[in-house]
Amino acid sequence: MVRAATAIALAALAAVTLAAEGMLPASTGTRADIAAPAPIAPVPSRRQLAWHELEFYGFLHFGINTFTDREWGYGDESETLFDPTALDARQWARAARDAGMKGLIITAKHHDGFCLWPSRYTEHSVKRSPWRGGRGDVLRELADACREYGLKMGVYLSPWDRNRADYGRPEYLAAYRAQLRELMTGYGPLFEVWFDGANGGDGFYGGARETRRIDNRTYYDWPNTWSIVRALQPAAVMFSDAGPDVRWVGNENGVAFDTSWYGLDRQATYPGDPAYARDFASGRPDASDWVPPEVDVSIRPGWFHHASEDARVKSVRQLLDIYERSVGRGANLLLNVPPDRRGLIPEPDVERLREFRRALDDTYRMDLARGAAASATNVRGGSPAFAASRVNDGSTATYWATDDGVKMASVELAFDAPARFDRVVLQEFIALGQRVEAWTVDAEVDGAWQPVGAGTTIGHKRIVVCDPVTARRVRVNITRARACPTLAGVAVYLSGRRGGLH
Ligand code: FUL
Repeated sequence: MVRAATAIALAALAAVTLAAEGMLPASTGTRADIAAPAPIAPVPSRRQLAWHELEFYGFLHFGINTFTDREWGYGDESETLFDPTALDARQWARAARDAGMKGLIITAKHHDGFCLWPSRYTEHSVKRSPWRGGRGDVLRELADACREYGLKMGVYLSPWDRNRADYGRPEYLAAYRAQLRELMTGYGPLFEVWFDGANGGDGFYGGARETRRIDNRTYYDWPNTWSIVRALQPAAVMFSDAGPDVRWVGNENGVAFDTSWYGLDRQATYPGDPAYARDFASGRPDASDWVPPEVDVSIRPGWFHHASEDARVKSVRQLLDIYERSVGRGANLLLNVPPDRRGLIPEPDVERLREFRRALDDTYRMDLARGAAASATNVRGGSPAFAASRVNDGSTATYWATDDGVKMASVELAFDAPARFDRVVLQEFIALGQRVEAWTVDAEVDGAWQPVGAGTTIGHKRIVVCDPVTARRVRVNITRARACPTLAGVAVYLSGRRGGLH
């Protein structure tokens, strides 16, 4: 029964995705009699839906800066400086997998222009370094390690290149695109391509040692640069501070906006737009494009490894806060863990990642709402396909939905025995668009309902952190929505079940 319903819901998911892509009429439903809610624009693409599911993955800042103790290399560094003594991409992948990360994104080239793979389009790369006798390829080793450990791989390719003499001229763009093609074709499937917005300024530039300004709006001819990725890696999302698929959250502190809409008017902004963080980063409900936020933050103060920061690895408490303010606000979390001069992620960072995973599992492994008796003030067409029980059936491919026009509704879960919890996790069925504008959560304690949380957007995931309560029932009230709401998940948890947090 559940399996059949899941199959129906998956068919509906495929249908709305196709509808979103303009391939089917938008009203295609789960059953002949009761149609699924019509999607409300903007809606995610298939690749974006897959990306939302990843939630948490890692960033590897590694390169010349690792050996010069800097954050931004000038571009004049000798290739011979790059000489990791014990580089082991499998160690990176193991640490990432053990932390629960779903993938790793590496700085294939940072602003200094040094390439971690033997690009045919520059001499400023690993091929001139002593590492592996000049025959090494960090990207190749990472791709192999990711495959072995079941991780996805992504690449960061800095548009700004402080090494090249032709930076700022059209010739550089051709070389940049050629490098992009090498990365898109050389290392198997990629899940994300990261385009940095930090651009132009002073640099080596082949010995000119000057300041070069470019026009962010026109120089990279982004539509045609992005089309290379689309053609060669159609499943990959592209990140920049203004999309096209994933946007920057507007800060590097590990925190998403409390009200976080996935909508962005892509035409109104551009990568490197100085107004972006202020005017666009929080998103808008009715904007033209689905461009969800990604939270990039480092486990240390810097992006690259500095021995002086070895004692400044973020605490488990800090990492949990970051998780709950990023993933818990509907964004994805990109956590940077920089390898050191050995080419290894330092032990304190690996250990911290392990503790972080343990703490996450202590809280989020056991959903106390699974199987609780569910009811709702309204069920779409009275249909079992959209019943209240879809919120706690263990599948986010099924969802509770209300009738068209019913924008305020509650869903309630009654536990067999009173449950103690301090986290409530809500999830919308985002394939149909981001619909909920406001919600409250109540718990029934000793026969009386009391509020435990209230907020605005939900999206892929909202983690409600509350004081611990012991309740017989929990109720989620949708108090405002752009269209009849959907909820794919309502779960409750008690943090630190093994005694870690309280
Ligand atoms: C920024 C860069 O300038 C930093 O060095 C770092 O790579 C960060 C993730 O993005 O824009």
